[in-house]
Amino acid sequence: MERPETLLTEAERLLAGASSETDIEAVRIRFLGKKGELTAILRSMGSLDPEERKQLGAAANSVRDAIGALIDEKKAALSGALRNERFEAERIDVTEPGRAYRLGQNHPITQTIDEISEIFLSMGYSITEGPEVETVFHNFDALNAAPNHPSRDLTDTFYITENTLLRTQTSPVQVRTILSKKPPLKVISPGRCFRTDTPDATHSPMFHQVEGLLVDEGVTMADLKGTLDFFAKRMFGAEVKTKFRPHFFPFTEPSAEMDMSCFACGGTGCRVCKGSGWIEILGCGMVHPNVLKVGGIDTEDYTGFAFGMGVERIAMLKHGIQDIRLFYENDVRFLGQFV
Ligand code: 2NM
Repeated sequence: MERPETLLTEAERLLAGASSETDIEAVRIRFLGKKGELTAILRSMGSLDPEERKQLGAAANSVRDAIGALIDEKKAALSGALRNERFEAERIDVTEPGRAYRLGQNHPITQTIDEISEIFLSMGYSITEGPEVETVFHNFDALNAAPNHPSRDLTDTFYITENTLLRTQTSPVQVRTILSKKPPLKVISPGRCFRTDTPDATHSPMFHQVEGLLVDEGVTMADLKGTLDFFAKRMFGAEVKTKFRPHFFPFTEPSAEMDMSCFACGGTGCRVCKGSGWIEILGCGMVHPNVLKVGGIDTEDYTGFAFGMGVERIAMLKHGIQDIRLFYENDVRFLGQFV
């Protein structure tokens, strides 16, 4: 039988080479386990005489304690080493600058709607919204569109049924306002509109409008002109001038188109204004009494003005964009430029 001291030397040697918890456990089982070598020595002592038993017992016990201590020591050293190895592998440089990531932004059409809206909000208007699928009544009849008006044509408008369609302007929202609220009214209605246009650089079957409506006692064409001139100056620069040209809309009388002096050349003529010095930016007029009557408004006491503008057109002017289709292609190289 091995002497206990020999077992200690052997355990020391094995522990020195151990590199994992499993290696250490194998050493413990081999020497200190129930069927271990040291346990075997202690078990066999019954056959010895008392003096020998005493000596061997003391030696075996001290070797058992020594191996136990060596195992604990090795375990502690190993877990420290493993932890250091992990610290080393996962070391982070807390002084490294953060990595910037690109924030998204609103679509240029949304930005333009917000900019237009902000100007009218500052004048006390409220924002109203309505359905994109409308009735023929709200989109045409209530707006004084004659039964034979060309925009009613099946080839100009996306009809869903005989009586429902995709709205061709956002004016049905104003009709809903007239029907549900009493004057004074002061609203704008930004939103999506649909016409059967074939796409080209300036046309899209889906586009956006901001329309506005003001109804109160004693409202005149002067209020309309002052309001829209203020809008043009806020939107394009304090130096722009406006002029109003007679036009026709079924829902307003009189009706006009507003031009502004070219913000790019100051009115001398350039590529932006196609040499004329003027740029058309919106349609407007005094609300036709037939439209006010739809909401039961007394047209003796109340008058109003309304206007409508194409958001894409305004955005294209502001940013020098040559093709409306760029707005809908979702190319981030285009969209990312409008921060
Ligand atoms: C335009 C031009 C002129 C307009 C009229 C109305 C309503 F509902 F009050 F009659 N809303 N919007 C209007 C007037 C729209 O767009 C070019």
